[in-house]
Amino acid sequence: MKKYLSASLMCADLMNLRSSISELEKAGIDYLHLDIMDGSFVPNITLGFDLVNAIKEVTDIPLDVHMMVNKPSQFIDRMKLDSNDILCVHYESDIHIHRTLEQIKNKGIKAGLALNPQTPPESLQYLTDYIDMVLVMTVSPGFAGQKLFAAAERKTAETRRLLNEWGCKNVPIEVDGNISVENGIKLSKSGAEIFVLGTSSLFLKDKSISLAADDFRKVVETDVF
Ligand code: S6P
Ligand code: MG
Repeated sequence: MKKYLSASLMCADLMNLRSSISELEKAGIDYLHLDIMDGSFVPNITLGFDLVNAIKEVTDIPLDVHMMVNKPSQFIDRMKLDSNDILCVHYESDIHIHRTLEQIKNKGIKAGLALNPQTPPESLQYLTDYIDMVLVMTVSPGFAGQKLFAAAERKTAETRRLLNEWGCKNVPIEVDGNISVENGIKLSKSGAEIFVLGTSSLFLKDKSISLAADDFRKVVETDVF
């Protein structure tokens, strides 16, 4: 099964973002993952809407925007995204998250719904008509460099099982947080298809982006080990 790599730009060399994006293009990365935080939904602030729009102008790699903000509906129009891009919001971030998902889909953008470690996959059940991707957070959102939460593998498998049961075989699961090669293999076997790569596997001191991407792809696609 094809697996997709999404590069977490908050972990890239921010002083040389343009050249990092060129490297990611050469490495055949499938998505650019952009973490938007508001200091309220999560205790951190990272990338913003102007940067999302600026990046959209300079690359053909589809964007995978991960909004960790309260009431994301108020910000959706700030980004110039299209049907190749994914805009992902958190289940808890809006009381009427169904309306927010509809708002994203009405703009022709792919809608993702993110589940925090403690959010049960059953939360998705009545929303499947409005979801193009499920993001299973494998750490609590907010920071790079954290450790995979204990039930990540079990939860990914359970989410896959439920999605299949609900007739959503084609809705991919993305995993985000501490996606090392080892964790990638486990989560791939559990049914994840899109892998957010940050400090655990792509942006490394001793390896180029291309080499790191190849190494990850090789083992996760073929389930070696
Ligand atoms: C964190 C954010 C993530 C991180 C990514 C970092 O809340 O949503 O996308 O950027 O998890 O990867 P790593 O390998 O440092 O955990
Ligand atoms: Mg993220």
